[in-house]
Amino acid sequence: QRAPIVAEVDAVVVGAGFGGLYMVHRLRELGMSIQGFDAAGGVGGTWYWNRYPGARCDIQSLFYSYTWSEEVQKAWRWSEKYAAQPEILAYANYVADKYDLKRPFAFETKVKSAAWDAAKRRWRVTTDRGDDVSARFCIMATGCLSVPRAPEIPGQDSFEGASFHTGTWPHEPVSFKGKTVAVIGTGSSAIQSITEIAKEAERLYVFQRTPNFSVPARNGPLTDKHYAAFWEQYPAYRQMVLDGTAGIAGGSPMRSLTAEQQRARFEELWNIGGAGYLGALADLLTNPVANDAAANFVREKIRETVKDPEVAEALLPDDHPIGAKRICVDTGYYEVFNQENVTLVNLRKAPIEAITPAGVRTTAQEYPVDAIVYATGFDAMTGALLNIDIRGEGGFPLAEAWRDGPKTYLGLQVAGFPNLFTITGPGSPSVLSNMISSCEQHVDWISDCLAWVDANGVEVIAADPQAQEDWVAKVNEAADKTLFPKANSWYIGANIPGKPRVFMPYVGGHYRQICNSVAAEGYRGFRLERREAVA
Ligand code: NA7
Repeated sequence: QRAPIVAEVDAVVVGAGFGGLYMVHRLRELGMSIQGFDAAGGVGGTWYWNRYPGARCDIQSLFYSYTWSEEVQKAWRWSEKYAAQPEILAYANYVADKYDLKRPFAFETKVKSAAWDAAKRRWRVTTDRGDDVSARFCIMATGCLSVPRAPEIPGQDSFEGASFHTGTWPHEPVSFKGKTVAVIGTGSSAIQSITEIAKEAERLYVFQRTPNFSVPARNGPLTDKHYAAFWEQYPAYRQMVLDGTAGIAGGSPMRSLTAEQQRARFEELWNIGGAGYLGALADLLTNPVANDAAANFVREKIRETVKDPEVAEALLPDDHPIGAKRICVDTGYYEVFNQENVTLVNLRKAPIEAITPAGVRTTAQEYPVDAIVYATGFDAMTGALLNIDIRGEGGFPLAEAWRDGPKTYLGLQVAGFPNLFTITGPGSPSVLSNMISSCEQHVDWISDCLAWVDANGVEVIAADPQAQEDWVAKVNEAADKTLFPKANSWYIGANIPGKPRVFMPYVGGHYRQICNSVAAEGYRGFRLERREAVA
C-alpha cells in the first residue's frame, strides 16, 4: 500500500538510495515539500537489488558511512571491515527510520517521464502507476550502476533451468547445493559471487571473456581497537574528504623508489588488502611503466596462487592497465580455481555461441547446467537517466542532448534542463570516488543552492551551455592525462554496444573546491531567472 501521492510539491526526488535519502533530509530542513519515487520495494538503492551471494562493498565500512549524522556514526556499529549487502541495507533502513526518510517515497513506482513546463517553470513528472506530479525542482538520485545489463546471447529464453542476474537477485533464498552452475562474467559482481557459489555448488563453470585484476580484501571483524584507531584518525580523514584527496593514490612516484622499494611497497599493500593497492605508487594511473610494475606484481601473485599453469595463464589480465577498469576486491578468488569443483571456461578460445535449453554452448562444446548467473554488469552512469523520458526546454529530449555521450556542468546539471539536478551524474567523480561521500557532497551542494536560490528570489537555475562545454573539455583533459581511457571499461561506455565512447567520471581532482567556488561566485556558469521576470 502506497501513501497518497502529493500532486504539487517543491521537489521530486527520484531514487531512495544513499543520495536520495540524504536529499530528503536536507530538503526537509529547508522546509520544502517532497514527493519521492523508487522502483524498488524499499530504500537502499543498489543495496536493495544486489543481493547475490557474496555481495559486499569494496570500500571499507567505516568510510562507507554517512558523515552528516554524528548520532548515526556513533550509534551504528559495523561488524566487518568490508560490510556485506544485508548489513549495508540494514544501515540504510536504520538511517531512514531514524530520520523518517521513507515517508515521502512511493515505492514500487517507476518514473516514466519528466518534462519541463517553461510557462509554469515547473517539472511535470509521471510514473508507471499513473501518478502525475508537478514540482519546482526535480532531483535525480538514480544511481550510477542501477540498470542491469542484459547480455545479448541467442537462445536465452529457451533455457529450462533457473536464470539470475546479480543486479536483480531474488529476495527469496537461492540454494545452489548439489547444482551445476554457470557464472557468466568475471567483473566485481562475478568475482564476489563465484567464491560463495563455489562453496555450495556441486560444479561451477566460470565463463570468462576478459580477465580482470583482483586484489585480496583481507576482510575481517571490526574490533574495538579498529574503532578506536578510526576515531583517532577521523578528523584527518574528514579533512581529506573535504579536500577531495581521500582515497586518491598516495605513495611516491616510481622514479623516487628503487626496484626493491617498489616491490616492498606492492607487497605491503597486497598484504593490507583492498583497492588501496592502487595507491602503491603516486603515478600508478598516469605512468605506463609504473602501472606495468604494479600489474606484473599481481600477475606474479596469480601465477603463484593458481596451481594449474594453463588456468593461471588464462586468468592473467592483459588488455588494460591495472586500475583503468575498476579493480576487483576478493576473498579467495584466484584460490577458487584450485577447487576440484570449479572450472574456468576461457571464452577467448571458444566464445559462447548460444544458451540452449540445457545450458551454455560455446563454439567448442555444450555445458549442461541447472542455473545460469549473469554477472554481466550495468548500463553505467547514464542508463538510469536515459531510461526516463526527460524533456527540457522546448521539449528537447535528454536522449537527444546526450546523443554523442553525456554532457553536464559539474555532473550536477545539464544545459537545457533547468531546475533539474543529478546526484553523482556523469562528469562528477562519482564511481571513481567513495560513492557515499560523493552523494553527501552533491546533496549538500544542491541543498545550499536551493536555499540560496530562494533567498535571492531566483526561480530558475539553468546551466549555461558554454560553462557546460568548458566543463566537458576539462573532464576529457583530466582523463587524457591518465591511463583510464586505455581500457574498454564501463567508465567509457564500452560494455554497451552502440553506447557513445566518452569517459564519464571526472578525475581531475579538487572537485569539491571547484563546486564550492562556483557557488561562492553566485553560481558561476548558471543562468538565473528571477521571480519578477514572471510577473
Ligand atoms: P562489470 O564490471 O561490467 O563486469 C561484467 C562482466 O561480464 C565482465 O567480465 C564482462 O566481460 C562480462 N560479460 C558481459 N557480457 C558478456 C557476454 N555476453 N559474454 C561473456 N561475458 C560477458 O560488472 P559488475 O557487475 O561485475 O561490476 C560493476 C560494478 O558494480 C563494479 O565495478 C563495482 O563498482 C560494483 P568483458 O570484460 O566485457 O569481456
